[in-house]
Amino acid sequence: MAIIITAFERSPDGGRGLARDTRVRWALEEVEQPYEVRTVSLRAMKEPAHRALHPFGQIPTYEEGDLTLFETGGIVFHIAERHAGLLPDDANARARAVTWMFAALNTVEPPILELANARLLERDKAWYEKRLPLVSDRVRDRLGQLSVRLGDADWLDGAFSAGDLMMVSVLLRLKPSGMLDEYPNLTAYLSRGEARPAYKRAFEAQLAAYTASQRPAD
Ligand code: GTB
Repeated sequence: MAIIITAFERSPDGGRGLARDTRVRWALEEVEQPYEVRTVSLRAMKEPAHRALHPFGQIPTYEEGDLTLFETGGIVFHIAERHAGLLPDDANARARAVTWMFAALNTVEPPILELANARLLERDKAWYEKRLPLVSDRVRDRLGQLSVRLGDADWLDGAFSAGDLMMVSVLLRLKPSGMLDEYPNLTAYLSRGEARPAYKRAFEAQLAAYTASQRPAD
């Protein structure tokens, strides 16, 4: 059954792999499943046809036969459940890997998004300079806690899992800020994630799509 995902027609991240289709591409690459990409414009995302797939009018979505999914947590979990390579066989280890997926999305990503949104949307506010350190400190709190837990391990709980895929994906959003430099083990963790052949293929694929969208039409 062909797998079709959606991605930005013209990603605002400039091909840096920060839009959320990259984590889905990465998961599919890890489990060696071929997929197709349908690109969607910002306007089309809000139209009924796309909202039928994604109630919040966002990307990515995932279609496989008569199954349609949205939310990268749900999509990556589905991929990891259906195909070997992203979740351990041992039931307890599997539950822990899933817990790390949730931790990435529910505990680590929110302050990172808050910081990204503050930088993007609040610069012109009188209170921006006052608020920024508070928001940054909330990110640092999480990074410090994560750094302590990771210690000198390669991955969060034994072998690489969907939990690491999600955590690395979430942390990548911070890379341009330089904030991760304060946590050398997290920087090394990210580099290990980015060095995975499956991540490289996913990154190259989203970059190629971005580059193609920048070419002038014939
Ligand atoms: N919780 C959802 C999930 O995990 O699937 C969030 C999905 C989401 O935020 N999608 C974004 C979207 O569709 C694209 S990835 N936005 C359009 C809209 O809401 O109207 C978020 C994103 C966008 C841009 C950058 N960037 O430029 O660096 C990074 C991440």
